[in-house]
Amino acid sequence: MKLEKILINQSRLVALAGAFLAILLSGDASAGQKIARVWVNGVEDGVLLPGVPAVLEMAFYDTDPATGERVILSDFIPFHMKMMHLVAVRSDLTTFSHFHPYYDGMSGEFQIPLHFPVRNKDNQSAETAFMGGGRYELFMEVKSEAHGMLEFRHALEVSGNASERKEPPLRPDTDGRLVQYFSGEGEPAGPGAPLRVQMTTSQLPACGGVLVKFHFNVEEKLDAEKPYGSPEGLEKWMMMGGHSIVMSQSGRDEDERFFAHLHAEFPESGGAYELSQFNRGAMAAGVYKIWLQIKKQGRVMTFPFVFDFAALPASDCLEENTQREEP
Ligand SMILES: [Cu+2]
Repeated sequence: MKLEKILINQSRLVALAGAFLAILLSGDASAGQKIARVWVNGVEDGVLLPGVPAVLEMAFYDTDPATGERVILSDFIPFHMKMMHLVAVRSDLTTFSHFHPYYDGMSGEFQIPLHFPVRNKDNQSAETAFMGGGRYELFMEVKSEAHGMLEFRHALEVSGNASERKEPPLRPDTDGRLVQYFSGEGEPAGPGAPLRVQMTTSQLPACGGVLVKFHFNVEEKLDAEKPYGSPEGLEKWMMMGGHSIVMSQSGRDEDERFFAHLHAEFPESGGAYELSQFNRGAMAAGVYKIWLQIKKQGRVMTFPFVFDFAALPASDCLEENTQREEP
């Protein structure tokens, strides 16, 4: 009995320490002596001009613990069909782009042309990634053979006046759903538009954290007379049914911001997507923005939602659960 109690306390301590670490690190791999360097037209941390064609280059470095020397990481392998997944937002979260820089395995460097027309639909958002002035945050996800998944964050300046505005959270309807409308091309639109997207969140408290789920339902109205129903022509995008990025509105810079890249299975029927995140404390109460990305009839569509998140506390750990590994 005594031993069990000690085990319980230990597991609580581990859970608490884990939550604390999660808050401190927010999953940021750059805290482990690994850094990102970013060049704009060959100039390190150069300033981009809004909408003007440019080349963005990136490389990632580890520090040799013995010599303190910087060593370029060049053992990257693909994940979700790409060598890098790059998400760029303006710091007020009013812009969003998700594209995939090309990897030169010989040098270990990544490169992507910006604001150039491209045929590759997976990089269509690089055409319009930085159209206005301001401070942008880059979230770069790569997979190293030696280090596993790595996430690097870096700021990028775009010249020009930035009129930053914080978008207010959407108001839920009487059933607690957030509802937004989009055109057939996936552009924001008003009620009655061809696409209706509903979102709800749910939370399941567990030992050591809370399982947060984001539920989306994409519906389509094929003509004005018809009611909303199953959407036509849904496709997988990069092996998954749906991709989504969640970020906190709070945070003074990219390092303080909550960031998560989640995936949904392809809907078995209709347009229902579910994404989940195990919240060990990193996702505190506050305002968040989520972008659901799906592919429909050959086009990648992005559905953004700003929402209020009331984080639930984790539940008490039951004795019989204490020796089980956390999910
Ligand atoms: Cu991606």
